[in-house]
Amino acid sequence: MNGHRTLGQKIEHFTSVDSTNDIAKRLAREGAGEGTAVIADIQEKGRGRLLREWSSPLGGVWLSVILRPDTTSERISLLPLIAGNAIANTLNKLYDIDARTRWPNDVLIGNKKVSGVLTELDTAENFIVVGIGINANIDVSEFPEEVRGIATTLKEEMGREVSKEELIDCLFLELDDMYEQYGSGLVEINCSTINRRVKIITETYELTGTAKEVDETGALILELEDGTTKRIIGGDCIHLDDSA
Ligand code: BTX
Repeated sequence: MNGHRTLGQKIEHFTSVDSTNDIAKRLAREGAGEGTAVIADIQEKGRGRLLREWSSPLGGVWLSVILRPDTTSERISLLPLIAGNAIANTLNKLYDIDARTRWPNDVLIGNKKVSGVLTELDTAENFIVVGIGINANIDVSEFPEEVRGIATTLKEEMGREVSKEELIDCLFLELDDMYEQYGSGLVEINCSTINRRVKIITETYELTGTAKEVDETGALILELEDGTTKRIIGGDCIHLDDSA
């Protein structure tokens, strides 16, 4: 880390919003600069991918940051992975827990989701909004029933509440650092999906195989049972060896 910070230099804070991503997109269209961030205490309509719901009660970190990279680059799909890496680094540094990333956009503790990333791209206006949700000071019982079994929170893992200010500060530093690496073209992605047997579920197909690598565009290279490989650019991923 080099101390200077672009991302999160300007933060707009809200008590309650529908989705921080929507506000960040509006600000970006109105000309907000790279690094402008939106943080809310509660999201009424937090979103995951494919318009899934993201439960966002009081106590979590719900934030979005505007980036203005070259949005026509095929490397743009690395950004959710970069955000996931920054989140995992933050959690591991601050709390010494074994947080790890699952391709393409989750951060897990054990086999439960503590954080998710939703990136939304606008190529016409040349920006990308990176939305990050971290389940911080939340009791798992506050989640809807269908989420309780697959989610965890920092409060649950640590047995205490954490400082959201410290968490957000460290996260922006890590994001800044990773984004600088992205800009330089030399970014090292850590992804715990690699070398695991996985099931990939997309809207059109399901595949089982071994995850071999994440390529320079963020795609997952999957080795199928017959030894052939397939390049996968998006979807849900299940780690078969630990049922995560
Ligand atoms: P995803 O599509 O990978 O995951 C969504 C799924 O995760 C849901 O269908 C549900 O099963 C489960 N889920 C819902 N809420 C939670 C939760 N709090 N913790 C763990 N699992 C949950 C993941 O999409 C992307 C999430 C991004 C959230 C941020 S918050 C700030 C920004 N604003 C916004 O509306 N979304 C992003």
